Amino acid sequence: MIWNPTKECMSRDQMHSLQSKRLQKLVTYVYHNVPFYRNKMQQMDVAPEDIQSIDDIVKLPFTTKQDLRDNYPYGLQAAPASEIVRVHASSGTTGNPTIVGYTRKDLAVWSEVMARCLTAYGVTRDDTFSVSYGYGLFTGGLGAHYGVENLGATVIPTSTGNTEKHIRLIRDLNISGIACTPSYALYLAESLEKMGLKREDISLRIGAFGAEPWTENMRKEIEERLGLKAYNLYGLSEIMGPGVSYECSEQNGSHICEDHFYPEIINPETLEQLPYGEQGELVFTTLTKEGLPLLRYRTKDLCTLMEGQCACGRTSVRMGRIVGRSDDMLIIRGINVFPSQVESVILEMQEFEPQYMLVVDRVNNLDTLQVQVEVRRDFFSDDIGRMLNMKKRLADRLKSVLSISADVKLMEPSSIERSQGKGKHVIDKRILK
Ligand code: DLL
Repeated sequence: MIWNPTKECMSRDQMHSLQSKRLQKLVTYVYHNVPFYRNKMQQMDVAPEDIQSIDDIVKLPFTTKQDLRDNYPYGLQAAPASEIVRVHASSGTTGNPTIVGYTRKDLAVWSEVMARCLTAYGVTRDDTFSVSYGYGLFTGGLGAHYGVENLGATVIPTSTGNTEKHIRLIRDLNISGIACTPSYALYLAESLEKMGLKREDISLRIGAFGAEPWTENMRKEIEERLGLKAYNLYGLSEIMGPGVSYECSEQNGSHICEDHFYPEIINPETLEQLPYGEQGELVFTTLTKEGLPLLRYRTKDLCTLMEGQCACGRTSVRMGRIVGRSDDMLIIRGINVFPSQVESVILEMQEFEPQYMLVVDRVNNLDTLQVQVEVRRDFFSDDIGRMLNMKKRLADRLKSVLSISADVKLMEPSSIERSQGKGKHVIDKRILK
Protein backbone atom coordinates (compact mmCIF):
# COMPACT_ATOMS: atom_id res chain seq x y z
CA MET A 1 0.00 0.00 0.00
CA ILE A 2 1.11 3.55 -0.71
CA TRP A 3 -0.25 6.39 1.43
CA ASN A 4 0.09 9.20 -1.11
CA PRO A 5 0.70 7.76 -4.61
CA THR A 6 0.49 11.21 -6.21
CA LYS A 7 3.51 12.38 -4.29
CA GLU A 8 5.36 9.12 -3.70
CA CYS A 9 5.14 7.84 -7.29
CA MET A 10 5.45 11.12 -9.20
CA SER A 11 7.52 11.13 -12.42
CA ARG A 12 11.01 12.56 -12.02
CA ASP A 13 10.10 15.50 -14.26
CA GLN A 14 7.07 16.36 -12.19
CA MET A 15 9.14 16.08 -9.01
CA HIS A 16 11.80 18.35 -10.46
CA SER A 17 9.28 21.00 -11.30
CA LEU A 18 7.51 20.72 -7.93
CA GLN A 19 10.82 21.01 -6.09
CA SER A 20 11.86 23.97 -8.24
CA LYS A 21 8.63 25.83 -7.51
CA ARG A 22 8.90 25.09 -3.80
CA LEU A 23 12.54 26.12 -3.58
CA GLN A 24 11.81 29.49 -5.22
CA LYS A 25 9.03 30.12 -2.73
CA LEU A 26 11.19 29.00 0.19
CA VAL A 27 14.11 31.23 -0.75
CA THR A 28 11.86 34.28 -1.03
CA TYR A 29 10.30 33.40 2.32
CA VAL A 30 13.57 33.05 4.24
CA TYR A 31 15.12 36.06 2.51
CA HIS A 32 12.34 38.26 3.83
CA ASN A 33 11.87 36.62 7.23
CA VAL A 34 15.24 35.41 8.46
CA PRO A 35 17.97 38.09 8.68
CA PHE A 36 20.59 35.33 9.02
CA TYR A 37 19.77 34.01 5.54
CA ARG A 38 19.34 37.45 4.01
CA ASN A 39 22.81 38.43 5.24
CA LYS A 40 24.37 35.20 4.05
CA MET A 41 22.79 35.51 0.62
CA GLN A 42 23.82 39.13 0.31
CA GLN A 43 27.39 38.21 1.22
CA MET A 44 27.31 35.57 -1.51
CA ASP A 45 25.69 38.02 -3.91
CA VAL A 46 22.64 35.82 -4.49
CA ALA A 47 19.12 37.20 -4.71
CA PRO A 48 15.89 35.19 -4.59
CA GLU A 49 15.44 35.82 -8.35
CA ASP A 50 18.65 33.92 -9.04
CA ILE A 51 16.94 30.72 -7.96
CA GLN A 52 14.99 29.52 -10.95
CA SER A 53 15.12 25.77 -10.50
CA ILE A 54 16.10 23.20 -7.90
CA ASP A 55 19.45 22.86 -9.67
CA ASP A 56 20.26 26.40 -8.53
CA ILE A 57 20.37 25.13 -4.95
CA VAL A 58 24.17 25.01 -5.20
CA LYS A 59 24.16 28.82 -5.18
CA LEU A 60 22.65 28.87 -1.70
CA PRO A 61 24.47 28.90 1.62
CA PHE A 62 24.77 25.90 3.91
CA THR A 63 23.40 25.83 7.45
CA THR A 64 25.13 24.04 10.33
CA LYS A 65 24.18 23.03 13.83
CA GLN A 66 26.57 25.73 15.00
CA ASP A 67 24.48 28.35 13.15
CA LEU A 68 21.43 27.16 15.07
CA ARG A 69 23.34 27.30 18.34
CA ASP A 70 24.71 30.76 17.59
CA ASN A 71 21.19 31.99 16.93
CA TYR A 72 19.68 30.32 20.00
CA PRO A 73 16.83 30.16 20.73
CA TYR A 74 14.66 31.55 17.95
CA GLY A 75 17.05 33.43 15.65
CA LEU A 76 16.46 31.25 12.59
CA GLN A 77 12.73 30.92 13.05
CA ALA A 78 10.84 32.36 10.09
CA ALA A 79 7.24 32.30 11.28
CA PRO A 80 5.98 34.80 13.89
CA ALA A 81 5.62 33.41 17.42
CA SER A 82 1.84 33.60 17.11
CA GLU A 83 1.95 30.97 14.34
CA ILE A 84 4.07 28.50 16.32
CA VAL A 85 1.99 25.80 17.97
CA ARG A 86 4.69 23.42 19.24
CA VAL A 87 8.37 23.44 20.09
CA HIS A 88 10.79 20.52 20.28
CA ALA A 89 14.44 20.66 21.25
CA SER A 90 17.14 18.38 20.01
CA SER A 91 19.38 16.57 22.38
CA GLY A 92 22.97 17.62 22.46
CA THR A 93 25.65 16.97 24.99
CA THR A 94 27.38 20.32 24.68
CA GLY A 95 26.27 23.88 24.09
CA ASN A 96 22.79 25.23 23.55
CA PRO A 97 20.11 22.79 22.51
CA THR A 98 18.51 23.34 19.12
CA ILE A 99 15.02 24.78 19.38
CA VAL A 100 12.60 23.80 16.62
CA GLY A 101 9.24 25.56 16.34
CA TYR A 102 6.41 24.10 14.24
CA THR A 103 3.40 25.84 12.74
CA ARG A 104 0.08 24.04 12.40
CA LYS A 105 0.93 23.32 8.76
CA ASP A 106 4.34 21.90 9.72
CA LEU A 107 2.62 19.47 12.08
CA ALA A 108 0.21 18.44 9.31
CA VAL A 109 3.14 17.75 6.97
CA TRP A 110 4.87 15.77 9.70
CA SER A 111 1.91 13.49 10.34
CA GLU A 112 1.51 13.10 6.56
CA VAL A 113 5.11 11.95 6.06
CA MET A 114 4.91 9.66 9.10
CA ALA A 115 1.74 8.08 7.67
CA ARG A 116 3.66 7.45 4.44
CA CYS A 117 6.37 5.63 6.42
CA LEU A 118 3.98 3.49 8.41
CA THR A 119 1.98 2.55 5.32
CA ALA A 120 5.18 1.51 3.56
CA TYR A 121 5.93 -0.81 6.50
CA GLY A 122 2.52 -2.42 6.04
CA VAL A 123 0.72 -0.81 8.99
CA THR A 124 -3.05 -0.52 8.47
CA ARG A 125 -6.02 0.83 10.42
CA ASP A 126 -6.41 -2.63 11.95
CA ASP A 127 -3.05 -2.45 13.70
CA THR A 128 -2.40 -1.51 17.30
CA PHE A 129 0.86 0.35 17.47
CA SER A 130 3.07 1.05 20.44
CA VAL A 131 5.15 4.21 20.25
CA SER A 132 8.16 3.66 22.50
CA TYR A 133 10.29 6.57 21.50
CA GLY A 134 10.59 9.11 24.28
CA TYR A 135 7.70 11.60 24.45
CA GLY A 136 8.73 15.11 25.30
CA LEU A 137 11.25 17.47 23.79
CA PHE A 138 12.60 14.59 21.68
CA THR A 139 10.74 14.39 18.36
CA GLY A 140 10.49 10.57 18.27
CA GLY A 141 7.46 10.04 20.50
CA LEU A 142 5.03 12.73 19.37
CA GLY A 143 6.24 12.52 15.76
CA ALA A 144 5.43 8.85 15.41
CA HIS A 145 2.30 9.22 17.54
CA TYR A 146 0.56 11.64 15.20
CA GLY A 147 1.54 9.55 12.20
CA VAL A 148 -0.18 6.49 13.65
CA GLU A 149 -3.30 8.51 14.44
CA ASN A 150 -3.33 10.10 11.01
CA LEU A 151 -3.17 6.68 9.40
CA GLY A 152 -6.02 5.51 11.57
CA ALA A 153 -4.34 2.68 13.46
CA THR A 154 -4.61 2.59 17.26
CA VAL A 155 -1.73 4.25 19.03
CA ILE A 156 -0.53 3.13 22.48
CA PRO A 157 1.77 5.91 23.75
CA THR A 158 4.00 3.66 25.86
CA SER A 159 7.09 5.88 25.68
CA THR A 160 10.14 4.38 27.41
CA GLY A 161 10.52 3.01 30.93
CA ASN A 162 8.53 0.37 32.78
CA THR A 163 9.42 -2.34 30.32
CA GLU A 164 7.63 -5.18 32.12
CA LYS A 165 4.33 -3.31 32.00
CA HIS A 166 4.99 -2.55 28.37
CA ILE A 167 5.53 -6.22 27.55
CA ARG A 168 2.34 -7.15 29.35
CA LEU A 169 0.49 -4.57 27.23
CA ILE A 170 2.10 -5.90 24.07
CA ARG A 171 0.78 -9.34 24.96
CA ASP A 172 -2.63 -8.42 26.37
CA LEU A 173 -3.60 -5.76 23.79
CA ASN A 174 -2.27 -7.77 20.85
CA ILE A 175 0.01 -4.93 19.91
CA SER A 176 1.16 -5.63 16.35
CA GLY A 177 3.59 -2.78 15.68
CA ILE A 178 6.23 -0.92 17.62
CA ALA A 179 8.33 2.19 17.04
CA CYS A 180 11.50 2.55 19.13
CA THR A 181 15.28 2.71 18.88
CA PRO A 182 17.05 -0.52 17.87
CA SER A 183 18.74 -0.39 21.29
CA TYR A 184 15.40 -0.38 23.04
CA ALA A 185 14.09 -3.19 20.81
CA LEU A 186 16.96 -5.35 22.04
CA TYR A 187 16.32 -4.37 25.64
CA LEU A 188 12.69 -5.34 25.14
CA ALA A 189 13.73 -8.71 23.71
CA GLU A 190 15.96 -9.34 26.70
CA SER A 191 13.24 -8.34 29.14
CA LEU A 192 10.79 -10.65 27.37
CA GLU A 193 13.21 -13.53 27.78
CA LYS A 194 13.79 -12.64 31.43
CA MET A 195 10.05 -12.72 32.05
CA GLY A 196 10.03 -16.26 30.72
CA LEU A 197 8.07 -15.29 27.62
CA LYS A 198 8.78 -16.30 24.04
CA ARG A 199 8.28 -14.36 20.85
CA GLU A 200 5.34 -16.69 20.12
CA ASP A 201 3.59 -15.29 23.20
CA ILE A 202 3.32 -11.86 21.58
CA SER A 203 2.09 -10.83 18.15
CA LEU A 204 4.38 -8.00 17.10
CA ARG A 205 4.77 -8.07 13.33
CA ILE A 206 6.21 -4.68 12.37
CA GLY A 207 8.97 -2.55 13.91
CA ALA A 208 9.81 1.05 12.93
CA PHE A 209 13.35 1.53 14.14
CA GLY A 210 15.60 4.55 13.97
CA ALA A 211 17.05 7.55 15.80
CA GLU A 212 20.48 5.88 15.86
CA PRO A 213 22.68 4.02 13.38
CA TRP A 214 22.09 0.27 13.15
CA THR A 215 23.38 -2.50 10.92
CA GLU A 216 21.91 -5.32 8.82
CA ASN A 217 23.14 -7.80 11.41
CA MET A 218 21.32 -5.88 14.12
CA ARG A 219 18.18 -6.05 11.98
CA LYS A 220 18.43 -9.85 11.82
CA GLU A 221 19.02 -10.07 15.56
CA ILE A 222 15.95 -7.97 16.42
CA GLU A 223 13.74 -9.77 13.89
CA GLU A 224 14.80 -13.12 15.24
CA ARG A 225 14.27 -12.24 18.90
CA LEU A 226 11.02 -10.31 18.63
CA GLY A 227 9.51 -12.24 15.71
CA LEU A 228 8.76 -9.16 13.63
CA LYS A 229 9.90 -7.49 10.43
CA ALA A 230 12.18 -4.54 11.15
CA TYR A 231 12.09 -1.38 9.01
CA ASN A 232 14.30 1.65 9.00
CA LEU A 233 12.89 5.05 9.97
CA TYR A 234 15.11 8.08 9.59
CA GLY A 235 14.83 11.69 10.55
CA LEU A 236 16.32 14.53 12.54
CA SER A 237 14.83 17.24 14.70
CA GLU A 238 16.23 20.18 12.79
CA ILE A 239 14.51 19.04 9.58
CA MET A 240 11.29 17.69 11.14
CA GLY A 241 11.82 14.62 13.34
CA PRO A 242 11.12 11.01 12.32
CA GLY A 243 9.59 10.66 8.85
CA VAL A 244 12.24 12.19 6.61
CA SER A 245 12.79 8.78 4.98
CA TYR A 246 11.54 5.21 5.32
CA GLU A 247 12.08 1.73 3.98
CA CYS A 248 9.47 -0.05 1.88
CA SER A 249 8.94 -3.81 1.51
CA GLU A 250 11.94 -3.99 -0.85
CA GLN A 251 14.27 -2.74 1.90
CA ASN A 252 16.71 -1.41 -0.64
CA GLY A 253 17.43 1.98 0.85
CA SER A 254 15.04 4.44 2.48
CA HIS A 255 12.69 6.55 0.36
CA ILE A 256 13.08 10.25 1.05
CA CYS A 257 9.97 12.43 1.24
CA GLU A 258 11.58 14.54 -1.43
CA ASP A 259 8.62 16.81 -2.03
CA HIS A 260 9.27 18.17 1.48
CA PHE A 261 12.96 17.47 2.17
CA TYR A 262 15.38 17.95 -0.71
CA PRO A 263 18.49 15.78 -0.29
CA GLU A 264 22.06 16.35 -1.46
CA ILE A 265 25.29 14.50 -0.74
CA ILE A 266 28.39 16.63 -0.39
CA ASN A 267 32.06 16.13 0.18
CA PRO A 268 32.37 17.40 3.77
CA GLU A 269 35.81 18.85 3.07
CA THR A 270 35.26 20.71 -0.22
CA LEU A 271 31.47 21.13 0.26
CA GLU A 272 30.96 20.16 -3.38
CA GLN A 273 27.90 18.19 -4.39
CA LEU A 274 28.66 14.53 -5.09
CA PRO A 275 26.92 12.37 -7.68
CA TYR A 276 24.41 9.67 -6.71
CA GLY A 277 26.16 6.54 -5.51
CA GLU A 278 29.06 8.29 -3.84
CA GLN A 279 29.33 8.38 -0.08
CA GLY A 280 29.40 11.72 1.62
CA GLU A 281 27.57 13.99 4.05
CA LEU A 282 23.82 14.19 3.74
CA VAL A 283 22.35 17.68 3.39
CA PHE A 284 18.66 18.62 3.48
CA THR A 285 16.66 21.65 2.45
CA THR A 286 13.17 21.86 3.96
CA LEU A 287 11.05 22.72 0.92
CA THR A 288 7.77 23.39 2.71
CA LYS A 289 8.61 24.18 6.31
CA GLU A 290 7.22 27.37 7.84
CA GLY A 291 8.44 27.43 11.47
CA LEU A 292 12.12 26.70 11.06
CA PRO A 293 12.88 26.43 7.34
CA LEU A 294 16.49 25.48 6.65
CA LEU A 295 18.61 25.85 3.54
CA ARG A 296 21.11 23.06 2.88
CA TYR A 297 21.33 21.83 6.46
CA ARG A 298 24.46 19.72 7.02
CA THR A 299 23.32 16.64 8.92
CA LYS A 300 26.84 15.22 9.49
CA ASP A 301 25.29 11.84 8.60
CA LEU A 302 27.34 9.84 6.12
CA CYS A 303 25.59 7.79 3.46
CA THR A 304 24.90 7.49 -0.28
CA LEU A 305 21.88 8.48 -2.36
CA MET A 306 20.32 6.21 -5.00
CA GLU A 307 18.12 7.08 -7.92
CA GLY A 308 15.81 4.92 -9.97
CA GLN A 309 12.34 3.49 -9.62
CA CYS A 310 11.94 0.97 -6.82
CA ALA A 311 10.06 -2.30 -7.38
CA CYS A 312 7.48 -1.01 -4.85
CA GLY A 313 6.40 1.64 -7.37
CA ARG A 314 7.80 4.66 -5.54
CA THR A 315 10.00 6.94 -7.59
CA SER A 316 11.69 8.95 -4.86
CA VAL A 317 15.43 9.11 -4.31
CA ARG A 318 16.55 6.62 -1.66
CA MET A 319 19.30 6.91 0.90
CA GLY A 320 21.49 4.03 2.00
CA ARG A 321 22.03 3.17 5.64
CA ILE A 322 23.76 5.81 7.70
CA VAL A 323 27.25 4.40 8.14
CA GLY A 324 27.89 6.84 10.95
CA ARG A 325 28.04 10.52 11.66
CA SER A 326 31.13 12.41 10.72
CA ASP A 327 31.35 13.38 14.39
CA ASP A 328 30.91 9.70 15.45
CA MET A 329 33.83 8.65 13.35
CA LEU A 330 36.81 7.78 15.48
CA ILE A 331 40.25 8.39 14.15
CA ILE A 332 42.47 5.83 15.79
CA ARG A 333 46.12 5.83 14.80
CA GLY A 334 45.08 7.74 11.70
CA ILE A 335 42.50 5.16 10.64
CA ASN A 336 38.79 5.93 10.44
CA VAL A 337 36.70 3.63 12.58
CA PHE A 338 32.92 3.65 12.88
CA PRO A 339 31.18 1.92 15.80
CA SER A 340 28.82 0.34 13.24
CA GLN A 341 31.73 -1.66 11.75
CA VAL A 342 32.40 -3.17 15.15
CA GLU A 343 28.71 -3.91 15.66
CA SER A 344 28.58 -5.74 12.36
CA VAL A 345 31.55 -7.94 13.22
CA ILE A 346 30.26 -8.78 16.70
CA LEU A 347 26.91 -9.82 15.36
CA GLU A 348 28.44 -12.09 12.75
CA MET A 349 29.56 -14.31 15.63
CA GLN A 350 26.94 -16.24 17.55
CA GLU A 351 28.88 -16.09 20.81
CA PHE A 352 28.16 -12.40 21.43
CA GLU A 353 25.27 -10.26 22.52
CA PRO A 354 24.78 -7.06 20.51
CA GLN A 355 26.04 -5.13 23.55
CA TYR A 356 29.42 -3.51 23.16
CA MET A 357 31.48 -0.46 24.06
CA LEU A 358 34.51 1.01 22.32
CA VAL A 359 36.98 2.52 24.74
CA VAL A 360 39.57 4.69 23.06
CA ASP A 361 42.57 6.03 24.92
CA ARG A 362 46.05 7.38 24.31
CA VAL A 363 48.94 5.66 26.06
CA ASN A 364 52.51 6.91 25.48
CA ASN A 365 51.27 8.97 22.54
CA LEU A 366 49.75 5.95 20.88
CA ASP A 367 46.01 5.55 20.41
CA THR A 368 44.53 2.38 21.84
CA LEU A 369 41.19 0.75 21.14
CA GLN A 370 39.54 -1.64 23.52
CA VAL A 371 36.37 -3.41 22.40
CA GLN A 372 34.29 -4.60 25.34
CA VAL A 373 31.69 -7.12 24.32
CA GLU A 374 29.19 -9.22 26.19
CA VAL A 375 29.33 -12.98 25.79
CA ARG A 376 25.99 -14.75 25.49
CA ARG A 377 25.01 -16.73 28.55
CA ASP A 378 25.21 -20.09 26.69
CA PHE A 379 28.79 -19.37 25.67
CA PHE A 380 30.13 -17.87 28.87
CA SER A 381 32.24 -20.41 30.76
CA ASP A 382 35.21 -20.77 33.08
CA ASP A 383 37.03 -22.83 30.48
CA ILE A 384 39.90 -20.39 29.91
CA GLY A 385 41.08 -22.07 26.73
CA ARG A 386 37.64 -21.70 25.17
CA MET A 387 37.32 -18.06 26.22
CA LEU A 388 40.78 -17.19 24.92
CA ASN A 389 39.99 -18.81 21.63
CA MET A 390 36.77 -16.81 21.34
CA LYS A 391 38.63 -13.62 22.16
CA LYS A 392 41.30 -14.31 19.57
CA ARG A 393 38.79 -15.06 16.83
CA LEU A 394 37.02 -11.76 17.48
CA ALA A 395 40.30 -9.82 17.62
CA ASP A 396 41.45 -11.34 14.30
CA ARG A 397 38.16 -10.55 12.61
CA LEU A 398 38.16 -6.98 13.94
CA LYS A 399 41.69 -6.48 12.70
CA SER A 400 40.81 -7.60 9.20
CA VAL A 401 37.74 -5.32 9.04
CA LEU A 402 39.12 -2.23 10.83
CA SER A 403 42.75 -2.50 9.69
CA ILE A 404 43.94 -1.79 13.23
CA SER A 405 44.24 -4.11 16.17
CA ALA A 406 41.90 -3.86 19.09
CA ASP A 407 42.19 -5.26 22.56
CA VAL A 408 39.10 -7.39 23.08
CA LYS A 409 37.65 -7.57 26.58
CA LEU A 410 35.03 -10.26 27.08
CA MET A 411 32.33 -9.16 29.47
CA GLU A 412 29.87 -11.17 31.53
CA PRO A 413 26.25 -11.34 30.38
CA SER A 414 24.18 -8.26 31.32
CA SER A 415 27.21 -6.23 32.43
CA ILE A 416 27.09 -3.43 29.85
CA GLU A 417 24.58 -0.70 30.60
CA ARG A 418 21.38 -0.90 28.50
CA SER A 419 19.76 2.08 26.84
CA GLN A 420 16.09 2.83 26.39
CA GLY A 421 16.77 5.66 23.98
CA LYS A 422 19.75 6.15 21.74
CA GLY A 423 22.48 3.63 22.63
CA LYS A 424 25.95 4.76 23.73
CA HIS A 425 28.82 2.78 22.27
CA VAL A 426 31.93 4.93 22.62
CA ILE A 427 34.02 6.25 25.49
CA ASP A 428 36.80 8.39 24.08
CA LYS A 429 39.14 9.07 26.97
CA ARG A 430 41.37 11.15 24.69
CA ILE A 431 38.70 13.86 24.76
CA LEU A 432 38.25 13.62 28.51
CA LYS A 433 41.96 14.08 29.21
O1 DLL B 1 16.50 10.94 16.22
C1 DLL B 1 14.54 11.74 15.08
C2 DLL B 1 14.05 10.34 14.98
C3 DLL B 1 13.22 9.84 15.95
C4 DLL B 1 14.38 9.56 13.88
C5 DLL B 1 12.73 8.55 15.82
C6 DLL B 1 13.89 8.29 13.74
C7 DLL B 1 13.08 7.79 14.72
P1 DLL B 1 17.60 13.72 16.55
O2 DLL B 1 17.56 13.39 18.00
O3 DLL B 1 17.70 15.12 16.13
O4 DLL B 1 16.30 13.18 15.85
O5 DLL B 1 18.79 12.88 15.95
C8 DLL B 1 19.02 12.86 14.57
O6 DLL B 1 19.93 10.62 14.67
O7 DLL B 1 21.13 12.96 12.27
C9 DLL B 1 21.19 10.56 12.69
O8 DLL B 1 22.54 10.74 13.06
C10 DLL B 1 20.51 9.72 13.74
N1 DLL B 1 19.45 8.89 13.13
C11 DLL B 1 18.13 9.13 13.11
N2 DLL B 1 17.49 8.12 12.47
C12 DLL B 1 18.44 7.24 12.07
C13 DLL B 1 18.43 6.02 11.36
C14 DLL B 1 15.87 11.87 15.78
N3 DLL B 1 17.31 5.44 10.93
C15 DLL B 1 20.18 11.97 14.24
N4 DLL B 1 19.63 5.43 11.10
C16 DLL B 1 20.43 11.86 12.77
C17 DLL B 1 20.78 5.98 11.53
C18 DLL B 1 19.69 7.75 12.48
N5 DLL B 1 20.84 7.13 12.21
